[in-house]
Amino acid sequence: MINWFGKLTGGLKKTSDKISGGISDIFFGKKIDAATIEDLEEILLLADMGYQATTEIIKKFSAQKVDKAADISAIKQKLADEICTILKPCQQELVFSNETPQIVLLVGVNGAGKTTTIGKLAHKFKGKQISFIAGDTFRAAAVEQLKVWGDRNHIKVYSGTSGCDAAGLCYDGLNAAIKNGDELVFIDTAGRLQNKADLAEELKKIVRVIKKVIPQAPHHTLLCVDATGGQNVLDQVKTFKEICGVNGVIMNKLDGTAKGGILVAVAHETKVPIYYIGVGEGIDDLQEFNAQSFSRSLLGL
Ligand SMILES: Nc1nc2c(ncn2[C@@H]2O[C@H](COP(=O)(O)OP(=O)(O)O)[C@@H](O)[C@H]2O)c(=O)[nH]1
Ligand SMILES: [Mg+2]
Repeated sequence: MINWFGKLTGGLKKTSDKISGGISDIFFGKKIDAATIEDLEEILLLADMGYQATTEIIKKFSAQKVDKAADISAIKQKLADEICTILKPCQQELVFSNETPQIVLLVGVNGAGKTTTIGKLAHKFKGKQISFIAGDTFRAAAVEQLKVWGDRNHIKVYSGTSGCDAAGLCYDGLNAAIKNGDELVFIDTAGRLQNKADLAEELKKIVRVIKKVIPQAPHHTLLCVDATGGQNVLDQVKTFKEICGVNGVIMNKLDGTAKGGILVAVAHETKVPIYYIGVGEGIDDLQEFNAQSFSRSLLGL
């Protein structure tokens, strides 16, 4: 537990240094007044919380009867509570039914961490009979990368030749997985094709083919996003939801940014479940998203 919390606070350090450190600077020896509130607003915006979430947090914070000369930790506590209220609806557990195989489709732009997340998730769910389908047939390196994660976890990887039809590979891979009695199948996909329309077409085709094999699948379509992408991340959530009915988000690379507030913006704007957060490149660097721990860590509490 200590290790888990340590990883979370470590992973969010860049963002929390900015937010928590900034708040300490603003309120040190000062009262809560219009000027300090304005500075506070700027800090939240700079952390990429977005205009709407920031406005809501500030409004609620200002409306509370906070002692004008409240100590800094009381201020941080109140802000953490407001942020937690926004995040809470997005805290959901990724669950699988007993019906097998359960199919998880990973989507997202290039570099968002899809392949890495598959490796990390397989580790989380070890004990189940898992397989991977290397659906990013666009880049040979992507198949190799998935195989490395597969080898590490002793997991079978269904792959085709480079440049082969991804939907066709999914069809064959799923049938092989069923035959093999696999319980959990993660499907990797390409994040970049010639253009957005091509990517949308390919993903739709993959989903259609998956449904041909298993009508209820994919049981989860998870969107990986890169937290360093700023407000772009919001667009990605909306776009991929439209294309392939994303039902959950995994926000990676929170360790690499001081703008981890983007998660708050995503929660506020889209209300999409956020199943996990990525706080590093290692196999253990994927954490279940917990609204309270996350908001407390942001505030350095
Ligand atoms: N620091 C950090 N790096 C990550 C995280 N998740 C993925 N990466 C790295 O980001 C790069 C792109 O990841 P990859 O899984 O290949 O992305 P994909 O193109 O969506 O499949 C790789 O170098 C990963 O090691 C994370 O949570 N933190
Ligand atoms: Mg990849």
